[in-house]
Order: sequence, then C-alpha cells, then structure tokens
Amino acid sequence: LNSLLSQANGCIGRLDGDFRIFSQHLEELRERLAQGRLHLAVLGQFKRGKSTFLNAILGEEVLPASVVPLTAIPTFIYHDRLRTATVLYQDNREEEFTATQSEDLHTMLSRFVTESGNPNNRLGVSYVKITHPAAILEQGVVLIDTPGIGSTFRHNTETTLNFLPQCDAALFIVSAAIVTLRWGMDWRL
Ligand SMILES: Nc1nc2c(ncn2[C@@H]2O[C@H](COP(=O)(O)OP(=O)(O)O)[C@@H](O)[C@H]2O)c(=O)[nH]1
Ligand SMILES: [Mg+2]
Repeated sequence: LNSLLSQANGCIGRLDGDFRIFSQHLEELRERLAQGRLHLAVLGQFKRGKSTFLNAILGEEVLPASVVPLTAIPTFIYHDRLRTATVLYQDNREEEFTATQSEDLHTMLSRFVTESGNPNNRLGVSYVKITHPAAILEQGVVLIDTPGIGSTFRHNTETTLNFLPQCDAALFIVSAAIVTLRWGMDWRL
C-alpha cells in the first residue's frame, strides 16, 4: 500500500494542472498508514447526539453537548495516558494544555470548539486535538467529533465538509424519530 500510494503521488506530479491538494491528501494517507492511525469521524446533522455518543464510548463527559447546536470546530481524539488538548489555529499557531481531569478537558474544549465559547470561530481555530486514555483508542483509532451539517450556522456545515478527505471511515448518527417515520411510510407503501 505504501509503495502504491507513492506511485500514485508520482503520477499526480506528472499531470498537467494544479493537483497539489490531491497530492497532499495522498501524503496524509501515507502518514496515517505509517503510524497505524484510522480516522473515524462521527457525522450527521447537528443536535443528533454525536458528541453525546462519543462521550459514552469514551466513558466520560469530555466533549461539550447541548440542546443548542454546540460543536463548531472538529475535535480529533487520540490515545495517550494523559489528557491534553492542542488548539491548532488557521494561522498555524498551536497552543497546548494539559488537563488533570476530564472536567478540565471539557472546560478547555468549551472555550474553543463551541458556538457559545467561540462564536463564528472568532478565535480562528482550525481544529483541536485532544488525548485521552480510553481503551477504545489504544489500537490507533482516532475519533473525530464534527460540527454536523444543516444548522443555522453555515460555517459549521462548511467545516464538516472541508475535512471529509481526512476521514478513513465514518459513523452516521441519525434520529430514531426519522428512522421510525421512514419505516412507517415504507410499511404503508
Ligand atoms: N432523547 C435523547 N436525547 C439525546 C440522545 N443523545 C443526545 N441527546 C441530547 O440531544 C442534544 C444534542 O446532543 P449533542 O451530543 O450535543 O448533539 P450533536 O450536535 O450531534 O453533537 C443534547 O441535549 C443531548 O443531551 C439520545 O440518545 N436520546
Ligand atoms: Mg456536537
């Protein structure tokens, strides 16, 4: 796979036109392969319970969740013994925090990834990387909490769509009410 990815990148380099973005995506894919990382994104509409679901599988209230659309910035969750948060800004600055408890991590995240803490992303955050000791992350799975699509905040939809090429797999969270409605309609048909 590694050599196939290198070959593909070589082919892209020989094409006419500007295909740098594809070359960059292939390079990122090669890096993930080398490090044994799998990016698993949780996708779906806003307020469907994506952050709540991730908290449940982490076993702690780490990610901010609320009745109002809350997640505005993607959060990448890596494995580590310590709970840390690194904020990556659009101008390439980085800011690192170390938490002692999950509540600290939650408070830190609320300041940067929520619509209330960081309205319209005025802080210019690109994404946030956190580390957590949950067993589910031990084998190299990187969980990604996304803002979701379809909220009144159009920039949240754009943020979610823009980083899709960085995902290797996705879990879609849908409302049980919608599934029931669809099944009901199919039944009548
Ligand atoms: N009834 C019900 N409410 C849920 C469930 N999961 C999440 N919620 C609530 O739905 C709201 C939105 O959840 P959140 O995780 O922030 O959604 P997100 O925008 O998709 O990340 C919060 O008030 C949660 O408490 C669920 O399985 N059942
Ligand atoms: Mg959320």
